[in-house]
Amino acid sequence: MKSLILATATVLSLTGMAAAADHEVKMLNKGEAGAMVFEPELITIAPGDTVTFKATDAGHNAETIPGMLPDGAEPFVGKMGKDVTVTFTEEGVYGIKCKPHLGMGMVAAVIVGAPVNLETAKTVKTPGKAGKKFEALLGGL
Ligand SMILES: [Cu+2]
Repeated sequence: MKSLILATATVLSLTGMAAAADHEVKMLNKGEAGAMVFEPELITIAPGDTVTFKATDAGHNAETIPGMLPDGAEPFVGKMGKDVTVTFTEEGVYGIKCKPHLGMGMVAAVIVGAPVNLETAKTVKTPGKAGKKFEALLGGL
């Protein structure tokens, strides 16, 4: 019996090493960074991890920004006012926006592993406060 428990524990710890983590990003009317924000706005995860964009407040969504994701990555569009869980498999920088509040700077950056497409992502133009926010978020990488 003891050897079975040990064997099971070994298998669990081996699979545990590869287990993907789940992360949460809230969509808020008011957060620490101001009005209409993702929180956190910058998140670094490992390939294969998931992020749930939580519809903590109504009237927001989360979707990828064209050109601001690595080659081969699947774009996604979350429904308005609904949680959306995304598995990020391709390494790189992903720019995320809330469609109605893009101009108000409601954007986030998800960094999966190494930011391999950082320079390309920085060239993508976004309107209003979003551009300034991405400069701040991506400038420090
Ligand atoms: Cu929003």
